[in-house]
Amino acid sequence: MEGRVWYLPHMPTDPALQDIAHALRQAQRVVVLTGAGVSAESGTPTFRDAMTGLWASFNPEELATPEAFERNPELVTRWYDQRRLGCMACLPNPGHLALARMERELTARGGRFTLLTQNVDRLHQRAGSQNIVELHGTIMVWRCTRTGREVTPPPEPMQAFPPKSDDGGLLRPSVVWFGEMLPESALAASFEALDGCDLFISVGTSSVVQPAASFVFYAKRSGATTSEVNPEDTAITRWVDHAARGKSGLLLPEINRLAFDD
Ligand code: BJW
Repeated sequence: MEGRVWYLPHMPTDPALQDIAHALRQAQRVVVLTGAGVSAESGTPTFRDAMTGLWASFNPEELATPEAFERNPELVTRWYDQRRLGCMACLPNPGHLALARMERELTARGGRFTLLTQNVDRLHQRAGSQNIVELHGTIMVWRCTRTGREVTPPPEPMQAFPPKSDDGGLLRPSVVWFGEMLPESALAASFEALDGCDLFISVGTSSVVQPAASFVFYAKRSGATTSEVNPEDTAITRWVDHAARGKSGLLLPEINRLAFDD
């Protein structure tokens, strides 16, 4: 109301945030798994949000499968090219930046930090994260379906759909579609990081897509403290030790503050 001064009551910190921060202070090997939610505050839609999700107006099965690409390469490549340009126009948000800081703090004290991301948008790289495993590839790189040769398209709309490589084959985004194997090197790096980690944090993923959805169980088997940061309950909520409810752009900087500044 105009002209009135409002005093906000002091909001007590969510105990789950305190618990995650406490575990982070003690941890030597930290694994963070991210999903589309961590980029939501940068303006990229998530996959499964009924109102704004990327697939609210498309059936995912029609766009993110090798069969869809074979059936309608023009539609699929147009959609991916639009998303590629959309991601390039976005900026990393405070959640991405907080994960980059978490890595710096961990490595400065001789610990190890691994970021496993299902995201294809490269916003973690742009925020400064270093040790990143791209589980589902990246939309920034495309490859020839005939030769496998990879290209990085320039930051402008492609000229023709479906695009062709210099080798004459169709170009497709270097992402992992349903029914395709994740890159072997990404899986090996993930299991190596999960084996022996002492803190696992799942951020902004609904945890319904395998195999990433099962990583929490590998972490648990290693004896790690497990946690999640998400505005909503997910498929793994009942399995984690600590669930902090809220946006990652708000909560991750707060976890860092509690762990490293206090
Ligand atoms: C916020 C927020 C804010 C919002 N802050 N949070 C075993 C059992 C059953 C099925 C399978 C199985 N193994 C394999 C499968 C098949 C399949 C699968 O898992 N299907 C399930 C749907 C059941 N998996 C595969 O096919 C995988 N391949 C494989 O395993 O090969 C071997 C094999 C094949 C077949 C059979 C058996 C074995 C490949 C999966 C590839 C997934 N690819 C996609 C598309 C990538 C390209 C692209 O970008 O277009 O990856 S699908 C899509 O989902 C994308 C995402 O990376 C992935 C995960 O989605 P994510 O990130 O969780 O997003 P959302 O939208 O679901 O959730 C967002 C969350 O954010 C929500 O929780 C919000 O609340 C939250 N949020 N705002 C924090 N501000």
